[in-house]
Amino acid sequence: MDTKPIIFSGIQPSGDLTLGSYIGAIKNWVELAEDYNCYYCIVDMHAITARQVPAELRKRTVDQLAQYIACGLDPQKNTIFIQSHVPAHAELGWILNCYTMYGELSRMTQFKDKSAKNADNINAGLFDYPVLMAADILLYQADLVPVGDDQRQHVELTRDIAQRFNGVYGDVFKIPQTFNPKVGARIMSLSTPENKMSKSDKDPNGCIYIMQKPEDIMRSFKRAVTDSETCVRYDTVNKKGISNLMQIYSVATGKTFEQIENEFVGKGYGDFKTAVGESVVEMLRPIREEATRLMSDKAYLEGIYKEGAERAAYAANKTLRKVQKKVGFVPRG
Ligand code: AQP
Repeated sequence: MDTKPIIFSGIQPSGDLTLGSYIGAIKNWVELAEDYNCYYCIVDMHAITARQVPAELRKRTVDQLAQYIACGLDPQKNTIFIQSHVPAHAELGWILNCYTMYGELSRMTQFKDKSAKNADNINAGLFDYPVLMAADILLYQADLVPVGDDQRQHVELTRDIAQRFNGVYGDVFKIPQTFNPKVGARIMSLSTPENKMSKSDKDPNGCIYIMQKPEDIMRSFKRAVTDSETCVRYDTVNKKGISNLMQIYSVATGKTFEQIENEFVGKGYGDFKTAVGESVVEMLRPIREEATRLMSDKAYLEGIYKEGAERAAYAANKTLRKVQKKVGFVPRG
């Protein structure tokens, strides 16, 4: 029996994977993978809370699987699967709806942000998103949820829902912890460093995608917004753009902020932005090359997501059956 603690995390295939989701989530998944029993999901059911083009969603979902593997997630050691292939997510999601308060969901900042961005499609799924996310996590009895800063509030709500349910029925769910990286928990847009880097960003220079060509990455970094000083110094209040670039450079090179400040004493922002761009190009190059190779091997990817769904469903159904029994549903026999 595998006695390692459990990780669950996922990313929506709502756009191409960004440098933000790589640094805030996937890179940490890879670093934690050895010490945990990991479930890494492609959350397509979450993605449809915003309108998607069906053929593009299908393609991005499978491409994202290739990209997870190319980032270093070994599909033999980790359970990698597509959310909609495991019906227990929707089933537990419904039950947990009945243990989640309207007021709690109304306070979620992501709901407020996303409904402001999509005023013509504020659907019930967008409102209910955190409950489905709670089901994702609790089904696997996860100990740890490695996510970026923006998802911290949703994991807190997951803990509240689990504690409420356990308070009524006994110890059904493990109470999960959030894992946020020390550097890079919130990578900001290169063009508007007040905003988070997001896949749905409309500005092509604000966001770096992990599959982007080196020349496009370099162009975006060279245009990155900085400030009117000429000093590379970490100050997230007055120097948001430079501090964001320092975080990215620190993750890509392993250098501390102090080492970075010393490296660029007396040099201009142009040199700094070029160095950051080049470090990101080199960090992403092997990922892009391996993902491109894997994306053309549809049969291999199909094998991985089918096996992943079987393994995930086995674990998820154990929790779901227990929950159904607790709330009073008649067993199927
Ligand atoms: N800019 C970021 N900095 C650090 N971490 C980030 N993450 C996303 N953007 C950043 C983390 O990566 C995972 C992605 O999760 P998701 O795609 O399911 O959700 P999201 O946070 O809504 O991502 P986006 O890019 O902002 O998508 P859209 O534009 O579709 O809404 C999560 O762990 C997240 O914290």
